[in-house]
Amino acid sequence: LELESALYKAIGRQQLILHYQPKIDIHTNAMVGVEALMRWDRGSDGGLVPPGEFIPLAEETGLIITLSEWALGEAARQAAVWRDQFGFDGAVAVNMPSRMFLRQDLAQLIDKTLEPYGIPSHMLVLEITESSLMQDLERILPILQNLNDRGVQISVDDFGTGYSSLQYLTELPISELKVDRSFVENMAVKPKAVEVINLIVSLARSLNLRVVAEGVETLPQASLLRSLDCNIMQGYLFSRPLPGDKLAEWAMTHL
Ligand code: G
Ligand code: G
Ligand code: NA
Repeated sequence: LELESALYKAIGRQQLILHYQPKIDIHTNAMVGVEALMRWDRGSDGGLVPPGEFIPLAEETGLIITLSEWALGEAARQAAVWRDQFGFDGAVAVNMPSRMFLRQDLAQLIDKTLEPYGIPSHMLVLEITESSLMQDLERILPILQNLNDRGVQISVDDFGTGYSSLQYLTELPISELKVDRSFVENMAVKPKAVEVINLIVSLARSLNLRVVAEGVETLPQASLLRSLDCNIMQGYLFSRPLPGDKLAEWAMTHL
C-alpha cells in the first residue's frame, strides 16, 4: 500500500523517467529507433524500484493508464529534443498495456499528445506483448485499425511465448514482431531456439513485417541473427537503456 501511494505521487514528484535503448539495423548498423523503458527513482526514499516490481503494481491498480499517458508525452518530448539536437527521425517505441488499447479515444489521445511536439504519428511505435494482444484481440482489433489508419505502428513484443492465432496474425495491422529475449539467450545452447527464430523470420517475411531480436548481448548472437535474416537488433551488445541525454551522446558517436 505504501508503494502504491508512492507510485501515485511519483509523476508529480518527477521521480519517473524514461530510459531509451537503441534499435539497430542489422545490415547497416544504423540506429533506426529507440525503445522507451520506464524507470522509477524514489531518491532518498529508497532509490530505484525495479520495473519488474512497479509495472505489475501499476497494472493491478490501474495506475498504468496514467503512467502510459505520461510515457507517450515524455517520449514525444524527448524525440523532439533529439530531432533538434542531431536530426533524429527514427521510430520511438513505447510499451503499452492492453488496457490502453481498450480505450476508444486512444487515437485522439495520441494525436493530442504528439501534436505539440511536431512528432508525426508514423514515428511512434506501440509495443504490446503477444499474450496481452491475444487475450483481448476481438476488442483491441478495431482500435489497432484506427491507429494504423493514422500511421501509428504496432509491434508485437515477447513474440513466440504467447499463443498467437496464425489466422488472426494475417489480419492484424501490425508492423513488427519482437522475438522474445529467451530465444536469443538460448540460441547458442539450444538448436530449437534457432529453429524458432527461423520460423518467426519466415512468418514475418510472408506477412511483410520487420523482425526485431531483443536481448542481444554477444557478437556470435549478432552474427547468427544476421545469418537468420532478422532486420533489427536491440541489446546490451549495442547499449543498455540510457537517459535521453546519454542516448544522444551515444547516437552522435555511433552514426
Ligand atoms: O525495463 P526492463 O528494463 O527491466 O523492464 C522490465 C519490464 O518492464 C519489461 O517487460 C518491460 O516491458 C516492462 N516495462 C518497462 N517500461 C515499461 C513501460 O513504460 N510501460 C510498460 N507497460 N511496461 C514497461
Ligand atoms: O520485453 P521488453 O522489450 O519490454 O523488455 C525490455 C527489457 O529487457 C528491459 O528490462 C531491458 O532493460 C532488458 N534488456 C534490454 N537489453 C537486454 C540485454 O541485452 N540482455 C538482457 N538480459 N536484458 C536486456
Ligand atoms: Na517492449
